Amino acid sequence: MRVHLINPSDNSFGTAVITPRWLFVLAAATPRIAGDPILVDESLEQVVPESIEPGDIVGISVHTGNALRGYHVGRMARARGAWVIYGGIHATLFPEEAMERGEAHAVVTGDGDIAWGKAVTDCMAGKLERIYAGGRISGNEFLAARWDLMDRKKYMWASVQTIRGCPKHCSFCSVWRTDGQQPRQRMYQSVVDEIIDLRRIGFRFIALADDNFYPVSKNDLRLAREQNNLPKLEELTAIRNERFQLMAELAKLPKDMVFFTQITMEAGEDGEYLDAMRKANIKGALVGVEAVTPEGLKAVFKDWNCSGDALAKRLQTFRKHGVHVLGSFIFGLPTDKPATFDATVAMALEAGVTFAQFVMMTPFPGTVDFNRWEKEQSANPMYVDGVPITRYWLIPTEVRPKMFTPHPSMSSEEIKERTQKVWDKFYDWPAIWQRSACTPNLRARLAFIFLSKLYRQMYAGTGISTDSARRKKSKNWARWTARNCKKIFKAHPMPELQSPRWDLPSKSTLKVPAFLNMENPEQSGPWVVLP
Ligand code: B12
Ligand code: SF4
Repeated sequence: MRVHLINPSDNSFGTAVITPRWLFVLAAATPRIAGDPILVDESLEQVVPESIEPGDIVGISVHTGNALRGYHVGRMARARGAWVIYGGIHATLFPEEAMERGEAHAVVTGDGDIAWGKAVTDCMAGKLERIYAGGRISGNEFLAARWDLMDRKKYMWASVQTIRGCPKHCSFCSVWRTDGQQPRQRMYQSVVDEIIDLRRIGFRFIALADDNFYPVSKNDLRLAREQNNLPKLEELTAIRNERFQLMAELAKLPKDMVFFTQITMEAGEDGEYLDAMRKANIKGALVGVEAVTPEGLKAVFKDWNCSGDALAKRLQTFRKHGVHVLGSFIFGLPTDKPATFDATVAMALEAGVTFAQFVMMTPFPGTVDFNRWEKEQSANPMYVDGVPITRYWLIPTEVRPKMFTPHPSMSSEEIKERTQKVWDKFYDWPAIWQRSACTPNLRARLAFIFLSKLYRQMYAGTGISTDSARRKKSKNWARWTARNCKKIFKAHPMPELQSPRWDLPSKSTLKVPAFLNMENPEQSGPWVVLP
């Protein structure tokens, strides 16, 4: 019996930009008694069906975008006699769908760090249950990933999570619903140890795979203080202090390290925080700008974001403090007009964001937008290829529409075309050349240009164009660029790098499920405490 963990993808590039963290965390969560799992990342290469044998256990992760492929892989594995278990955000939201479409024997909902081990041990004991509710575990229960099982040469960036959950409630985002609004912060010592492991094996570019790296804003602190809510103030201050502790430790790591994260725009008012980020080598962050007008921001429940001149200033503050911004904008909001596209690209250029992405409004399950749309559709449901449009991820990709929610004044084609033009304008040669002036030397400048083109090609080309010939060309181009970009991200391994000796207070000592260390999981309590 072997355990397989499969990250499904329709497109295999041979090279991937960022490691799919779940794969290596679930590898760490696999009970030792089951042996090392076989990891397959289909964004590198497709699973080989013959590698799966009767009695094997196959864990498959699905988010909405790869659910269809994931179900295909699951059916294949089940037909070969394996036990099929799904997890990930989409399976969490639609466990029954994974059973019906993906022929799951079981589904793990929520966090898999603990629940996966339980599912595997139960399966080995012949008593697999249908649903394992992983829930939301606390920060000091998050497992460090098994990077020793990764093919280091295949990835440009590694990913390490420092916090889960987000206190905001944007209408297009499911994070606050699935991961919760209470930030769950991982112990900074454990984060730093994992990063040191990665630097040892030659990774210096690391994506901090967090929902929101700035979980406590100055405004949150001010409100708690004004309300004289002392317990809240204490809690928020502790979270904030721990962020600073983490950044202080990151600052001590080798100077060639580069971190990238996701953060709310509010951090732009917190110079102290941005300075700590710069010192910690957090060189850039994805900032959800979403819309440039107050109406647009209101439509997505994000009216705490700035608009107009204040927006440009806020984003420029990041740059002034040495943190580059990847601005993320959404098109297709009901408030968008033809003029919004030009205004958005003008703003992105004026605000001096280093990179930008312009995504089409997509109703992801679990969001306020999705629920509203599903309700609207229930009266007169629309079908494509026999599938209700509100289950668009089940529509074969060749016939799947690119936009699902109708816009009050523009057609999907018009929105797509205008969005494409915005990408073209932001990433045209003169604009990239001008932005590349932020780099210290010619080599870095060329690397920047290369990366800008790669980014544009990988993220704008996929899905937006309907011309399959052009898509194919763009895929080949992206493959070529990705291969060459790998050289930029290469670093010398530093096997000699030592972890600091942590003085861990007993109440926050690292806990790991006992079955991970024990030959026989039944013989001990549920937890062991690591010294
Ligand atoms: C970091 C991140 C990114 C990064 C890096 C992605 C990467 N390659 O790692 C970047 C910025 C590139 C990114 C991009 C996008 N992302 Co993103 N991203 C995230 C984020 C914040 C963290 C993912 C992560 O690594 N978590 C750490 C791992 C350990 O956690 P996990 O994946 O949840 O896995 C745990 C459990 O789910 C479970 N589990 C997972 N798989 C399995 C499998 C089995 C068998 C079992 C038992 C358990 C299990 O156990 C794990 C450990 O507890 C998530 C939000 C979130 N909190 O998940 C969004 C999220 C995954 N992203 C999302 C989206 C929409 C996108 C974009 C499409 C956004 C956009 N419109 O451009 C793009 C996609 C780009 C692309 N072409 O693929 C959505 C997906 C929604 C959905 N329903 O599918 C999420 C959930 C955020 C959201 N709600 O909006 N993303
Ligand atoms: S979009 Fe960002 S700020 Fe809004 S709820 Fe999601 S993670 Fe939080």
